[in-house]
Amino acid sequence: MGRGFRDLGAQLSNWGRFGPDDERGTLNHITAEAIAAAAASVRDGKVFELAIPIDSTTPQPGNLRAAPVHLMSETGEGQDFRGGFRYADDYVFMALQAATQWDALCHVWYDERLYNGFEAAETSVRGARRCSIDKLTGGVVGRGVLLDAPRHLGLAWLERGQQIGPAELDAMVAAQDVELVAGDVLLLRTGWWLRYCTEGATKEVMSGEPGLSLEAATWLAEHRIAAVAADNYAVEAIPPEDRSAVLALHLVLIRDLGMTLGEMFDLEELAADCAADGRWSFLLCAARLPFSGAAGSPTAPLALK
Ligand code: UVW
Repeated sequence: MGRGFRDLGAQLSNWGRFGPDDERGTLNHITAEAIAAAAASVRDGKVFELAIPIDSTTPQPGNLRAAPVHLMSETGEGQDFRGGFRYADDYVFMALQAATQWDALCHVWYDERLYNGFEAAETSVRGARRCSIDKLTGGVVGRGVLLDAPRHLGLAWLERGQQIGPAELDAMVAAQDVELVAGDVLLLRTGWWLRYCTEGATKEVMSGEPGLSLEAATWLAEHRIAAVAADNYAVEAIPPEDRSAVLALHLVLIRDLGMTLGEMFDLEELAADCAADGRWSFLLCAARLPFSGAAGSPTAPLALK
């Protein structure tokens, strides 16, 4: 096992790098030029939706959160409007982390400090004053690069707890013939969403997942990756190698690097298309909903090729 998460976090820290008041973290790696260049990768007019369905069956790992509740408040029944006009309206009650989502930079922390040294005590039941999801202005828009771990290994999916570290990431980059540039958004396919869709909410699927290792943080920092999203619940491998903290990679990426994490992305169709045409990069538009003071937001990401 490598270094502890505190040492790694201190070594990779981006605190102060983008200014003392910065609350966007590594999204600052995405320049206007990078977005314009990413737009040039849209050649075929293909659009891939990367959000999973939001309903009462949306899986919640470890029963941390309730599944979304959707209620129709108006169904046309009992309405009496001029000209026969009818309408339907509805409400959703859901954890902002309960489906395809971005984590705000106030989502996790340790030692009472958030990203860039802001005090965790500034978060209250009224919301987070610092590093909330509305502070990720511009959302996540840039060049997306998909790395497909199970396809690379000739598997349907990786195993629960299987770690993807720098060596595995480098091997996929080489095999897929991808050239990474600063500001890229990494989409990592582990096959876990496919496994959930294939086998359902078994104990095996719901209690762990394959994903990034703690040491992958170094690789993400070195490549100046702007954000990372995966087709699992937490981006990182569970159970992890380093058991000294819960979700140690979350702590280093979100709190020390200032990197938002995207979770529960459906990468199946996009991955199949990338494998077919050999083009693993695309324009990614994955806005967050600007909930004031929130610790995360659902997103309906689009990949355009
Ligand atoms: C937690 O479970 C705390 O985080 P996430 O939803 O980002 O995996």
